[in-house]
Amino acid sequence: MSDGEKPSLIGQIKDKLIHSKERTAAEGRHLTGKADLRRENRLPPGQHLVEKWPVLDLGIQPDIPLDTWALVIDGAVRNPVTLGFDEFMALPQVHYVSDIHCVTTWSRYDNNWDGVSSQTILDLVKPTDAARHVIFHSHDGYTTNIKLEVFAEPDVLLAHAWEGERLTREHGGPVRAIVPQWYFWKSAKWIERIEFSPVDKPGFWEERGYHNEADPWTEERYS
Ligand SMILES: Nc1nc2c(c(=O)[nH]1)N[C@H]1C(S)=C(S)[C@@H](COP(=O)(O)O)O[C@H]1N2
Ligand SMILES: [Mo]
Repeated sequence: MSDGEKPSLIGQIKDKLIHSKERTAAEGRHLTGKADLRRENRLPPGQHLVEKWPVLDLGIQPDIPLDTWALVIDGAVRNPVTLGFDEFMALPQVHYVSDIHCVTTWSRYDNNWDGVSSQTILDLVKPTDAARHVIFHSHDGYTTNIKLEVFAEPDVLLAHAWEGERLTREHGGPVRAIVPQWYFWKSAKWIERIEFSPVDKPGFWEERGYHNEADPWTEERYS
């Protein structure tokens, strides 16, 4: 391979991290086999509680200035939109509190989010009858997929603030998705496009050994 094809340092770190997480999935680590079907415990099986909020990404933390930030919402919708940050902030705002469950086994309770609810987005773009899936596309090249009915859950939002402060760059600011009922890899950071689709499109981790759904209560960790 020529010098020009050598992965950059970030690329190497990124590849190491991706390979280690792929190995985790292939070996089925962290599975307890103790599904909590009735959600009797607040902490899902195989999880432990943390106080500080860890940062997980692919080694790239895109820096998106607010004046150039835009969110495209398109695909199987009657009213595709491109929102600037001011337009996004002018939409009805919600305050939700939810727990985070990361597939790497940490959970964090009572996170305070501010942003725009998925319901407001649905009312705005009006998915067609053909729409079945929602695909998040992010500025770092990351993608992740959820079913339309999961997106429509009343606790899902596009968040721009955590604990009353602007969402930091490392945690996916200016705007990230929050899908509290699934493992946290479904909560895309640095979103740039929300695609409504008739067909499913497994995302970055879904194509690398992670489950297509991601229910922490039944330990849908790996595919
Ligand atoms: N764009 C993007 N979103 C992403 C990721 C990523 O690498 N890129 N990682 C996912 C994973 S695996 C997790 S656990 C959470 C981590 O979010 P945090 O860094 O705010 O804790 O973001 C999810 N969303
Ligand atoms: Mo994760």
